[in-house]
Amino acid sequence: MPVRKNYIKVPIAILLGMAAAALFFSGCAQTVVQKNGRLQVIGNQLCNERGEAVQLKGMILMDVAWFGDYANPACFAWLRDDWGCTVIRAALYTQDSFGQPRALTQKKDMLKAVDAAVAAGLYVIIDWHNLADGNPMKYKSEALTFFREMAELYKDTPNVLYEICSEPNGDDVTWSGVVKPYAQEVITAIREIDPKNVILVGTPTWSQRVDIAADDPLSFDNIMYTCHFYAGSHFSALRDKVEYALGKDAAVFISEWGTTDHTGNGILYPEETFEWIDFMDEHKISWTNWCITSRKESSAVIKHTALSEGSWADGDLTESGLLVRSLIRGQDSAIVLFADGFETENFTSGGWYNENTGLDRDDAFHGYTAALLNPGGSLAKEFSTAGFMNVRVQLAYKTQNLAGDDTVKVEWYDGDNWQPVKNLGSSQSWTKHTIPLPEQASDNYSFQFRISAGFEGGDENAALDDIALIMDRIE
Ligand code: DCB
Repeated sequence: MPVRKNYIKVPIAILLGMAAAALFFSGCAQTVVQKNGRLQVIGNQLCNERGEAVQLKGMILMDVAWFGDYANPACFAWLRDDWGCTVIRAALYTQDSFGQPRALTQKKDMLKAVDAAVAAGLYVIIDWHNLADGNPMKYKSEALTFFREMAELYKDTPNVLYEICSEPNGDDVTWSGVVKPYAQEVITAIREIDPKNVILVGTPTWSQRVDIAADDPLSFDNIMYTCHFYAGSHFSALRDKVEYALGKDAAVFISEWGTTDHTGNGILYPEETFEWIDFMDEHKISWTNWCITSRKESSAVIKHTALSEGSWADGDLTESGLLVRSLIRGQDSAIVLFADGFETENFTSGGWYNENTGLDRDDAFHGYTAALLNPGGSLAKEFSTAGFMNVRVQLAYKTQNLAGDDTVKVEWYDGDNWQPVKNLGSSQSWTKHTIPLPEQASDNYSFQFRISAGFEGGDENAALDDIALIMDRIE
């Protein structure tokens, strides 16, 4: 029956071929740059090569010299795949703490960052990060040298955007008198070499005056003005300035924003952050968040335990890091907003209130370290759930020598009282629990949770690891 045999064989061959093709294409999925090509500005909108609107979202590397270890293709690929980043902004501080120029001596660190982003298939912003040197004219000749060289190197690389001054500031640093003339010179120098790649231009008052720039715009193509905001410092008045600029057909890139106030430190402002995120989505404004650093400040997205090659555990991310990752991902459910695997070997980096606790470096669920509850011990954590629902606490857990009715209590605080949720009994081996909390734990500014020892014996303890808070956005 040869006919019948072929009849069966052909579809199988086709199916196998299709499967092979699917594997092949998923193995080399197109990068954001391959999909969109060279960017351009049309009206007030950043667009791809075909003229379709694009909205880039990503992270800022705090300082290419100081945190240059993170500027490698594996780390950027992690930010691309796990976080969903499409752009990296690489900051090169123009002045050192002694008031001396440093950008040119640290240029090699910028090249490393740009090349790593290109290898990961991401867009990358070369950020001339002036700050303490409020007046960009101070290092204009260095900027001309630097950007001419960048333009020579990257004129044929569609990944690259140039940002010629991050945050002009100072009473005498006006748009028409200082920033615009500076921009005119630097942009002219870049355009003589690279006629096309997008150029971002800072605006006065730490890049908060896109309105003034829009009233007196630069006359080059593919230019965007930058607005920077910190959710705890800048509110609707600054959004109004952005809308004003867009209304005048000026394109705006929010090349720096933070979940904190403008110091980069202190508490987070998630609700004010969401207002900005909705605003940026509505106007398809591209953005990069401050910042990838392991410095101990609240706008930092990683802890010092985060490996320079990426592959970060949730516990390697700070609260700002977890929040921003969820925003880049566009995630609205099962969001991890707090995580601690105790790899930092302390309780302060997780912001815990702890009593009678210790660290177990011999037997962890993940990594090297777990937390220990000693008799009478407790671990408590404050975390506003405002804007979130379906709150659950996740933890890995193991006990030693717990007697009959000894227990480990999981409780939550409703603003007035501690409420019991679950008692965990003895467990000789590591077990992982996801503990859903009652509805009243949702959308609650006063929310806390606590894990405490319900045992008193001297040789009893409970090890805890990979503690996390998981919730869903309230729509
Ligand atoms: C910007 C800067 C950025 C700065 C962050 C947070 O400055 F572009 O470089 O980052 O916002 O303040 C901080 C780091 C610190 C570091 C410090 C100095 O997080 O670790 O010590 O830079 O290098 C802004 C932004 C807005 C305003 C003021 C500043 N504002 N500022 O609206 O007043 O003065 O730094």
